[in-house]
Amino acid sequence: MKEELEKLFGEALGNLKVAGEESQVTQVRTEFLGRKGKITALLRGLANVSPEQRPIVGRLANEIKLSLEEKIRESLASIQARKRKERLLHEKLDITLPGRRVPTGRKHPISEVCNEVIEIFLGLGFQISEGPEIESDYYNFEALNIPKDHPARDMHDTFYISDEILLRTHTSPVQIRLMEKQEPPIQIIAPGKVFRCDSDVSHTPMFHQVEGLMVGDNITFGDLKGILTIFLHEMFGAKTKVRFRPSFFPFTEPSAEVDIACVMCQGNGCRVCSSSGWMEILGAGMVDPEVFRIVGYNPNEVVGFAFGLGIERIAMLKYGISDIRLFFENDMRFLGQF
Ligand code: 2U9
Repeated sequence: MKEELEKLFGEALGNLKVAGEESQVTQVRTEFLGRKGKITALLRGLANVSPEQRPIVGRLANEIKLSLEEKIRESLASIQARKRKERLLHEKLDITLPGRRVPTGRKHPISEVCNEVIEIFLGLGFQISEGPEIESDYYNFEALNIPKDHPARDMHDTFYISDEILLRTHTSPVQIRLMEKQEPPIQIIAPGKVFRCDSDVSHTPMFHQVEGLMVGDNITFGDLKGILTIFLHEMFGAKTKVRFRPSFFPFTEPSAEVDIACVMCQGNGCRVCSSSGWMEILGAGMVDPEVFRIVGYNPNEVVGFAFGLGIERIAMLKYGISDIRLFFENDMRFLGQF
């Protein structure tokens, strides 16, 4: 049996020597040391060896098994080392290649401009107030002194959900709701989405507004002019010319429209400002006493101003964009420019 063991050991070492692949090495392990392996099978006959010889043969068998196992491990390690060396020789890394650009997200230009407007008013002491985008006819129109026959109330201008429920056409209901539950002084802005049944190069069915409201006991049109002039100077530059024109809104009296000198031609007249040299940028006025009466304030004791601006319009003027719909087509070639 001793000779047979040594013969098998020699045979296994011979096989290992010619094994060039890991699979061939593990094949040697299975063939000689596995459950059905040649050495394992031979050792099953150990019971038939004479009692004197049995410990000697047993020790030899153990030494052979351990030694073969060791040789197998060495063989596997040397094959793996050789393969790694070969791979590294072929695997050339060109460190001069430019890196691959990882596309990163960024804020939508409308969000950027909206945040810019909000930051300026926060700096002037205004707080942010919000409200629902689905409103009642009462908060959107009635409480704002907008009469029943006003064109804004028509189905062609407003999205109705039912006779009484609609998508807000301005953020003014936010101010009505606030005044109903809070006494003056009030100094807030109401940013958010608004909806109008309209679509062309300068109108989309959804757009963003920031409205402002300041109510107290001695607030004047002069305060309104001061606040809006500071805002426009911060937004478009300190040298920007600002003018106030008389206008009309059902919820303010007196009312004004505010223009800035055209940012494209600096007031000389061009296509963007229709040769006028001015661009209309926002609307404003002193809150109509009727609105104060409706929310339960005493119109003889309380005064205040309000203003409203469209974020898309400001963004279009700021960046010289002529079609508002570009903001909502989500074309990365357009959005990536801001
Ligand atoms: C209350 C009272 C008065 C908000 C105002 C305007 C003038 C205005 C337009 C700007 C461009 C709407 O987005 S736009 O089309 N807004 O001209 N908004 S005064 O007046 C209010 C608001 C709330 C309680």
